[in-house]
Amino acid sequence: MGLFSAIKSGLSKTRDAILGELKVIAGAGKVTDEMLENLEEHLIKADVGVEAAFLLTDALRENALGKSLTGREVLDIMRSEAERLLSDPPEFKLVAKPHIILIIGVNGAGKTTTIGKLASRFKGEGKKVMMAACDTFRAAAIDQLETWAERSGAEFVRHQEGSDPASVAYDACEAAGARDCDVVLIDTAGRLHNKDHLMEELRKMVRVMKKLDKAYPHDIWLVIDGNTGQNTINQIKIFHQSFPLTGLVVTKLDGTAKGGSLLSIASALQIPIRWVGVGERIDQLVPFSKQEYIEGLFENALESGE
Ligand SMILES: Nc1nc2c(ncn2[C@@H]2O[C@H](COP(=O)(O)OP(=O)(O)OP(=O)(O)O)[C@@H](O)[C@H]2O)c(=O)[nH]1
Ligand SMILES: [Mg+2]
Repeated sequence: MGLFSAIKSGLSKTRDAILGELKVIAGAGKVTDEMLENLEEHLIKADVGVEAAFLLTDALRENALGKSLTGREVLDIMRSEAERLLSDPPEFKLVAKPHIILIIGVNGAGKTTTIGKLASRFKGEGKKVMMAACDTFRAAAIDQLETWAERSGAEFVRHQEGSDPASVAYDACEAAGARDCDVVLIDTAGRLHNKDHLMEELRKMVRVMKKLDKAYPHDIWLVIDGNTGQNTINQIKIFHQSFPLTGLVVTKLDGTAKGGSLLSIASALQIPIRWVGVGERIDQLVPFSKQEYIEGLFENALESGE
């Protein structure tokens, strides 16, 4: 299942907002300021986000205002603006052996599940994977990750509940070298970006890993819940101030009406959206594709908006 089909329903609210206004615009003699303001309002309500909604309608203000255009022409202007806002992530490559990926995010965002899915993908590419159970707050969290390790055939390093996550990370990175692993996926406890001591705990993990190799971790990916919509931007910014994020994973796009928020995330931040979670199953993580996303956003509108 591709990104397009999986998030089609998630984008329906956004698509409907576009479609409704498009019909008005196409049926009228020419595009007026009032129409564009209505469209803007609908886009914001559909959680495209204020910023992206402004950019989309600004493009229309520049290129469509006062003109008599078909729905398709109006849509094409929006579509090319959306294409300008989004970009495909740079190709992901393992740059070292082992390549260390630290997975962080707020509680319940989908970190542990994403690690299971990633492990399965890497395994499918013939890579040997190690998982590090650095969410040591709860024994259940360690067990949950271990289940994913078994399912995906990954190596696994755990300490006792309550132990120092930094030392688990250190041990896992060291063991990965000894066991000839290609990639290490480090699970962490969920934390709010405004909890200083929890952010400090993450900083300590990074510091300790760097004692093994200054390049560790090679990647820090922030997992965000697609249901959070545009409110997530502030969260991402604060995490990014503390850690140089190299990628975003947006989960739960299968069940949200807020899929349009990816436009705002992409336009507000320079961090690539790498992966998208589209279900709970191990195979339901897909690489983010700008083209498929745009299809999901505009396809039906194109068909009926002419
Ligand atoms: N529908 C759907 N559910 C998901 C997706 N990713 C994760 N989930 C579900 O979200 C819930 C939380 O996932 P976890 O992976 O435990 O989240 P976490 O970030 O590790 O949570 P904490 O460790 O408690 O902070 C679980 O019920 C997952 O099955 C997704 O892409 N789609
Ligand atoms: Mg977890």
